[in-house]
Amino acid sequence: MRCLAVCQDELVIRMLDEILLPGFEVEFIVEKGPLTRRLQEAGVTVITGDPRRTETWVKADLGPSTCVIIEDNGRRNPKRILEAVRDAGGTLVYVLGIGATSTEKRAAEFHDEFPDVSYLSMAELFGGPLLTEFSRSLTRARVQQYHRYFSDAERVLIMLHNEPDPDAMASGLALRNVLRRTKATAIIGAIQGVTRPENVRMVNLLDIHVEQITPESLKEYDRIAMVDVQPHYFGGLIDRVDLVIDHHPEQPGYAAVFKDIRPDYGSTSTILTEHLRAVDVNISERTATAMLYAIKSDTLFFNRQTNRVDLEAFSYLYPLADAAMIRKMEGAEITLERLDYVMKAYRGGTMADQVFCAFIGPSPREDFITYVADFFLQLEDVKWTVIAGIVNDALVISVRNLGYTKNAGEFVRRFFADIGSAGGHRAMAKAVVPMRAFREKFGDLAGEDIGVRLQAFIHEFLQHDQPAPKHEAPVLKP
Ligand SMILES: [Mn+2]
Repeated sequence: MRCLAVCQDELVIRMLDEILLPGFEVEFIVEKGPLTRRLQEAGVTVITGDPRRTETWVKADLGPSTCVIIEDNGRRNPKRILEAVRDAGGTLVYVLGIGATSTEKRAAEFHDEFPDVSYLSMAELFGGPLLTEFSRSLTRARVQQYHRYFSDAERVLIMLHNEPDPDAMASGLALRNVLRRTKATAIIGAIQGVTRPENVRMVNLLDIHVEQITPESLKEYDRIAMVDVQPHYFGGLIDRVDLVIDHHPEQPGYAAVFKDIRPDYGSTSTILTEHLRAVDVNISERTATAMLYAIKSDTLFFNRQTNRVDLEAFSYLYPLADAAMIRKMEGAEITLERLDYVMKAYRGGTMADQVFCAFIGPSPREDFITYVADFFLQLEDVKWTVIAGIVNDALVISVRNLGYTKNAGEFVRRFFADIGSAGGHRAMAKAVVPMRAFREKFGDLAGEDIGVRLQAFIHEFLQHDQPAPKHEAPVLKP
């Protein structure tokens, strides 16, 4: 493709020449002068002439498929050049904004007068890669620091939360990789191991060993790291921790030598992908498969809280992973047992204003409740799900939404933090309330009434303190 460019700055000319040359035939229209000679000596193809005159463009053989680039540095108005290009029949025209003037305003100005012209800002074009590169060096420095701190330890424990999920296990494998350790020198452990079907299948297919940890066995390790969880989770059991890497909101009240907590990330594996890339460690197919599966499952395949970085990590890991293996692991999510609870919720649940609520009764494991909450979120027209069930005499309430509405974590905290534990993200949250405390606060409700009550709570929450309509004065709520 042929490209004609008009620039005033030598630096911009040389840069464009370097960027475009392999794929494009680039020529610069320059007025006669010392710059012409310098560029010619440097091997840049130059056409001399006044770019504000139509005949210059005609002589340069401008056609409808020639790409035209015009620099706008705010000093010289390029409008006359644009008119000349238009008169000569140019249609593929780009204005390249360089300089501190507001590019958005400038782009709008050009668009009004020359609707076919695309305005590109130099800062936007180069900003992305530059920022990525700089934040990578920040991450690199951080990783090198903790790596050094861990280097003289004989045995490292990488601690996961109870019932480790794909993100926890994948992050464990990834951190072991970052630390350049083996399964003998970096042990992945949890106090309560894996029982849910999809997690068991992952453990078997990827041959992951999660060591059973007891309060006594903690002493056997020289360093302790935590991934996908923070020390407060263990209720005072682990007070000394060397490294925390997590994407859950940061919790107060613990000390860690190093931490990397990014609550806006969709998974801990996304953070660890960045750590691995920053220090340029080889990622094995097994680890890449685990991490890719983790990102998919923690973001519900990008259906909830997802960030540009999650997509980036996903596309980086994709070619390194075994896609067939991931399909096998995903198949394990649907079991007859779980469908049983989906049916219970279907029969007993209520749907109102795009919110699905249900009480599914006693449940042998917590994951039946979260599975049902995730399942109904896939339904057309459902934006929120609130599912409750009883596990070991506690009411477990699982809340999901599509991520762009009000905060699910705030909902559970507002209604249940005073009588149990409650917390979570914008898009997913959980509350665990002892049945006795629930009855004391809300009365002795029959099963179906619990679902109805939850539906009322969530409506109160969603209706309440909505931003006031613009044309009315804000109403103060008691
Ligand atoms: Mn996670």
